[in-house]
Amino acid sequence: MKNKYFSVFMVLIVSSLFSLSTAEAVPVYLNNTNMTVEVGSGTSPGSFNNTFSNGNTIGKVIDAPSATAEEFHNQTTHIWFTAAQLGGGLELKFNFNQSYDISMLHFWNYTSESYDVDNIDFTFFNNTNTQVGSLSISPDLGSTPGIKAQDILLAAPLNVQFVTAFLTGSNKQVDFQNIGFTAEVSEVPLPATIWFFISGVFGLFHYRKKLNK
Ligand SMILES: [Ca+2]
Ligand SMILES: [Ca+2]
Repeated sequence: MKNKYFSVFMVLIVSSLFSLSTAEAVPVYLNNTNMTVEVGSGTSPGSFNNTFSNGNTIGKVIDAPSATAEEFHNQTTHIWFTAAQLGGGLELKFNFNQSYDISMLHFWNYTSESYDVDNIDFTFFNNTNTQVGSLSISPDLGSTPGIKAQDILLAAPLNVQFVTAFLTGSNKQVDFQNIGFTAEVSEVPLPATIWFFISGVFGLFHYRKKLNK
């Protein structure tokens, strides 16, 4: 009887450890609740126009509550940067606070060609700030009158914690509402100590079985 309980106990421990290592990752929307953003030092000379009027901060670029949220264009919701020179743009730096596998970009662009964002260069970094990839996308015009996100498949590398985005307009104008990402928490390999413990538990289990023969 005692041995029966011991076996059940061991099976429970091993299966819970195993489920730790194989937990199904769930896609999450990354916004101001689970990532941070700042204006990067790579931002070109230019003007932020009315972007920071009335105490507004760059936080309004990641404040969409969901990937399907609708936003209306006004000074409390949009970001508007004008580069001094052609090719100049706005650099944003995102920190996810842990490693994610990004699958989708959500981008709320301005609604007319005269101000919208025409190109975004992304650079991806892992948790040690080592560059692991880069790619460029050309977003569509935003929807009107309510601006909804364009969902863009992002073939980003796995295990990304930091992202740099460089946004430009073909006419120096960079106006948009939000950036967000859909991503899954990267799978963390089990530390060697846990594998050592698992194999120890198996060893003990077999040893008990042998004794009981
Ligand atoms: Ca916004
Ligand atoms: Ca444009």
